[in-house]
Amino acid sequence: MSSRRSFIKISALGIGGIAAAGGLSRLATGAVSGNASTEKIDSPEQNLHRTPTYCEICFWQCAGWVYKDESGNIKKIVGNDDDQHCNGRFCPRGTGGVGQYYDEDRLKTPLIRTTTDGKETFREASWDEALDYIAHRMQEIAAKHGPECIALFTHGSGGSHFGHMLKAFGSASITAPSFAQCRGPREVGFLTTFGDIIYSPERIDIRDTRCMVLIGSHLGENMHNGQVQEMSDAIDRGATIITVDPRFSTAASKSKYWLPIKPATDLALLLSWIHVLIENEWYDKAYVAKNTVGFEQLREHVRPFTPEWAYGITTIDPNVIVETAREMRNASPSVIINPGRHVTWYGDDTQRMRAVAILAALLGAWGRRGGYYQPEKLHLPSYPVPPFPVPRRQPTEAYGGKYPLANEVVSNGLCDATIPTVERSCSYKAWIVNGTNLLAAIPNQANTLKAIEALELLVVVDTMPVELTGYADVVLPECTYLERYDMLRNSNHRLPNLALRMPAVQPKYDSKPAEWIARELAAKLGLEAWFPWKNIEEMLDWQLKQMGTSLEEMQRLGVKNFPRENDDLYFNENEEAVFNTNSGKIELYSSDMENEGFAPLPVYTAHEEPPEGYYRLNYGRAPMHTFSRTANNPNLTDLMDENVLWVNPKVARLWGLKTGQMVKLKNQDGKQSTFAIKVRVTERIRWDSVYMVHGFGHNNPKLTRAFGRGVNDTELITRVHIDPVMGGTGMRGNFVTFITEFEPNGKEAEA
Ligand SMILES: Nc1nc2c(c(=O)[nH]1)N[C@H]1C(S)=C(S)[C@@H](COP(=O)(O)OP(=O)(O)OC[C@H]3O[C@@H](n4cnc5c(=O)[nH]c(N)nc54)[C@H](O)[C@@H]3O)O[C@H]1N2
Ligand SMILES: Nc1nc2c(c(=O)[nH]1)N[C@H]1C(S)=C(S)[C@@H](COP(=O)(O)OP(=O)(O)OC[C@H]3O[C@@H](n4cnc5c(=O)[nH]c(N)nc54)[C@H](O)[C@@H]3O)O[C@H]1N2
Ligand code: SF4
Ligand SMILES: [Mo]
Repeated sequence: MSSRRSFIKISALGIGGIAAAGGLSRLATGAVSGNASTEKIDSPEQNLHRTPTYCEICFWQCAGWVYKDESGNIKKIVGNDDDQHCNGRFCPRGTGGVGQYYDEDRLKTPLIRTTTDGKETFREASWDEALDYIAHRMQEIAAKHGPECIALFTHGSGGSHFGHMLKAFGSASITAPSFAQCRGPREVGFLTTFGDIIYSPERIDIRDTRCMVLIGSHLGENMHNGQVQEMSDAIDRGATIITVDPRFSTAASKSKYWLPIKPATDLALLLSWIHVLIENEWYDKAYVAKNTVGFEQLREHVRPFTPEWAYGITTIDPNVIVETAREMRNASPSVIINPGRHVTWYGDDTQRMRAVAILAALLGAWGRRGGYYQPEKLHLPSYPVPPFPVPRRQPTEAYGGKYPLANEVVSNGLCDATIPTVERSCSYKAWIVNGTNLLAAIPNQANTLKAIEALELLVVVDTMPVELTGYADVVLPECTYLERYDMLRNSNHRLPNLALRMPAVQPKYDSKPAEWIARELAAKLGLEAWFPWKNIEEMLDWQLKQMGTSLEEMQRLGVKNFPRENDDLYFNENEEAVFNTNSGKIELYSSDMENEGFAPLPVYTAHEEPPEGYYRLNYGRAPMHTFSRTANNPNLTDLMDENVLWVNPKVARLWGLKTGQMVKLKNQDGKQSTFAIKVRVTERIRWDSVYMVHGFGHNNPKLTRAFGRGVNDTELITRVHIDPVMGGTGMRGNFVTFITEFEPNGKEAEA
């Protein structure tokens, strides 16, 4: 990009070096104040000490123990036996998490964008200088446009610290890609039906289920740790797994039924299942009569959606549709229609998730053992601070009138509202981005770059030099989760629980914990009143004492489970259940949807098909990587160091493609992949699609292991189908074709 904010490779450091004062002395007195409570463990191998943490390699946040030897080298990380998220076992990524700490490509010091000899570059700066610079720019922007013109994009633990700082500054514009690029449609689909969301970890009772339906939810590759364990036990106990996936996923290989559905047609299958349950009177009549509204309208609505109708759309045999519906009914109410997690697919995703919720309701599974349990979490008081100033503008005003049922802030909505238009009086002027590589997370990169181009200030807090850091005005190196405290993990689960993360080791280089960064920046902004604690230990200890425990106890235990306040893991059959919907009942017919002008009962709409010679771009997870964040991790690149392109043999024959051959890809809008990808010819993908794991194809050369390895799916997702209900970015309506002849950095010849 040739613009003011051109991409800077972090290797290209200018002169300048570390400005002496402040930074280094602060390092010595930073937030990490010793490991006094480190426990010494008798170990057959050597004298190891352990400290508690919860994992940051993915949002599942498993609690575990970090073991170090006497010289302070981290030897291993293992799960905490008392933790409900992991039951004492980490997944391969969590085990390899220590690679993030040892990665020599890490960001090492704050960086400030500067121009030297007419060229943009970064110069190293002290923390004091970098935070002064940010505070000064924030104050300038606030004076000119108001503090609400500053937004925070965040994913992961640091969000609460920076969010706290930004709220104190006067902005409520805080957003994460885990809503509008991920689970948003599911939360809204369930909220409008049951009056409650699914939460994370998901409230699904796999432990006791008799039947689980996975709709494009590839557990096993998608490593929802505790769930993968429960699913494996459920299979051993004879539970039926039904997997609906155009790809023969790992979960499909463990399933009694694999339904290789034509992509983008799931809503037709769901409506047909609903039809079969109702027409055959296979639904839970007592439960439906007692708990739901809108059954008669639903019955009328689904009458035409026969299995034969669905067959024509989905390619799934009508007998299989009936048979799988019977399996669900036989298991009812101990049946789970897995709501999935990354569900922003085709733009009608809330409608699809409503159909999932309706199916669960008809089977009487909500609030029942083996279905969906009622999670509980602690009411953990926050350390007392003054009330936050009331922002003059709410983030929802940024996308005024759009996405009325979004129950969280829509990241792409804030991104769009950063691009100036004549209608909007004030666009966002500054972004603080923490722990999210927006150029990999939000589709339509050109749009994101346009927004970035319009910013007066972009601050990026990360551990690694990624795509986004290259566009920053200031880069702040956070230390890894192994080197810091964070807020307590307080999760919704079968038992309320708390988990502690504390530093196992001192931060490497000149990196700092998010809490320290946010507090120091707040001090420079005159917001000390909102950070009254001496250090984070004091704040955590105060919170823990309110719960009858203490920092000292949690340093020994790592995790503490508490008794439930209410004995209501499942519904009490003798009591009336009250739902937090407009009617107080489960709304098969949704009044919220109707009130906002959306179809109150899910409607199937056909989606665009790939043009001739193009294939639908499908993507997903690999068990040993998380998004783009682990692609350079030395332990995990040992296991998998690039993504490959799954191609059906029929397509391979047509194009003369062989396993191992390198191809580049071009999408329907002419967007070409930066790098090439290795073909893998396999029957496990349908002929109308190709598949790759998300998170590869990094273009920042500073990532020495990840640079140029594989293809970045995000750069090929230029067409986005926005869900009008909640703003989710449907990403699976993109089509690619192969470029078989190309020069590594030259002009391509098309096949
Ligand atoms: N094309 C495509 N887009 C997707 C998806 C997809 O499958 N395909 N998946 C979507 C989904 S489900 C989600 S949830 C989002 C995920 O979106 P993100 O969470 O943004 O995913 P990552 O690409 O891993 O970016 C994480 C960034 O955080 C940094 N990081 C890691 N640990 C730390 C830390 O401790 N502190 C700080 N400050 N930074 C850290 C990493 O270096 C990396 O730059 O992406 C969504 N976007
Ligand atoms: N190892 C690992 N685990 C992770 C993550 C990670 O990065 N790595 N990320 C975590 C996060 S934040 C999330 S949101 C989850 C995401 O995990 P999931 O919720 O499971 O979501 P996806 O990644 O979208 O699932 C991809 C699957 O959907 C299938 N699919 C594609 N199109 C269709 C379709 O039209 N219909 C149907 N029925 N199926 C389709 C694909 O073939 C593939 O098997 O994973 C979580 N777990
Ligand atoms: S599932 Fe794996 S990567 Fe995610 S938090 Fe747990 S151990 Fe870490
Ligand atoms: Mo996600």
